[in-house]
Amino acid sequence: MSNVFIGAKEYFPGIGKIPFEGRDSDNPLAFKIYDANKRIGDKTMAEHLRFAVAYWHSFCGNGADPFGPGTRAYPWDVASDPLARAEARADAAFEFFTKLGVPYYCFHDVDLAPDAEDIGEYERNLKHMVAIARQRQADTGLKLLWGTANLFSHPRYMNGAATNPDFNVVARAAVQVKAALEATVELGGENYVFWGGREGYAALVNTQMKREQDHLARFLAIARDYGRSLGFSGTFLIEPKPMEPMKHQYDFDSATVVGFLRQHGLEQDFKLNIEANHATLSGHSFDHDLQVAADAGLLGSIDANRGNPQNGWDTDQFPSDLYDTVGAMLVVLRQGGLGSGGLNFDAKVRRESSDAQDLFLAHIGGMDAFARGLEVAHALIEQSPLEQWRTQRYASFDSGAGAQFERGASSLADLYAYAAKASEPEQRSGRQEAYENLINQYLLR
Ligand code: XUL
Ligand code: CO
Repeated sequence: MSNVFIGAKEYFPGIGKIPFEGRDSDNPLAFKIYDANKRIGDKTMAEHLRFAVAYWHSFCGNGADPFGPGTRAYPWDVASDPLARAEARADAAFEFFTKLGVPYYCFHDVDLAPDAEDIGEYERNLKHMVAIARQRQADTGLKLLWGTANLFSHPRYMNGAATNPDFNVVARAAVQVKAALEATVELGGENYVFWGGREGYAALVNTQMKREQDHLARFLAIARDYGRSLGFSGTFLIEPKPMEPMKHQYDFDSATVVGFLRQHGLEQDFKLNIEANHATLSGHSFDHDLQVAADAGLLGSIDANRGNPQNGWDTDQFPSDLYDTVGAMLVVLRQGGLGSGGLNFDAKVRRESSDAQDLFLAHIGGMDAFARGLEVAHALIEQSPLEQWRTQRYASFDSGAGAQFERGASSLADLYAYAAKASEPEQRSGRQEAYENLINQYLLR
């Protein structure tokens, strides 16, 4: 077992670099499917999947819920000085990333560094931790998939950040976005995320919705301009979510955000970061929201997790459902990959999962689930009749009057004349069952 740790102390003793052992392995601490260097088509698994670990769930969240305190006592969370705790947390995080073998991580400003109401102190804390993270990245080869600012936890944001009815709060939010953009640029982050945590309303009765949404667009535009002025050439990402914490959130789902970006002329710089459990909260499936974003040319990145079919809230479980991962990877492969985006495990181990090892098991499972999704989606596209069946379903638009209609060269009267000459359309089965059987057949291969 190789001894990989970063700081003075090893936080996950007894666990070495997670190996790939293949499907027949019974070793829980080994990959069964994810083989970073295995080629799938023209890229390796690592290049396709671009996995990232989320700092907040994995190194800050301890399992606390509204009914009780955390169940995990973290050995990096013991020092009395908040900066010393943040430094220890960074050591633990980089040890974990390295042992797991992921290329990327993601953070909020206040995951990485202690928050402070005094602006100078907040900025000093973040700069201090960015310098450490920069060194750790150089030591380990880890990269930053995206940074973001937490504009939803501090009580000042209870009525929203960029959409707050009080300009003083909007301006205070800019302090964090400015600092988080600077941190992201300093660390070579490939994207910058805006999840509109409390950008929405609790009650329409006290809300001027249009005004708030216009403020959001203006805020995003000036944040974009500041990021570009720093030399940030990556993608800005909006992460849709319909509710929780607010009753209604403005970035409701993919379709809403695509419309919002286009309405405000932001679609050149911003794309979408789609989270599985957010899509299901909005009443869609994960692959539906991915497809809507991809069809708009705006699918930028993915927060990989899943909800619970019985619960109507954001359970943020690790992805394990192979149907979900196949569906997601079909969308990703058809759009030619994730570009500068990745698969970020915005997921938390269950409150009942209280061993240090559980964090490894959760990520190993999620990575294997997406690796299998990638293999199956690739085989479905390249080897199975799936794409041919779908194309065939629309064959009547490939030539003649159908093609003329698709080109925009037919009037309603043209369609009338065509229908009047033809007989009653032949019934054509959608064959949903055949498609579903095909997916199962390839999943079992
Ligand atoms: C919350 C959520 C956030 C964003 C980043 O539901 O998904 O963690 O991903 O702010
Ligand atoms: Co998320």
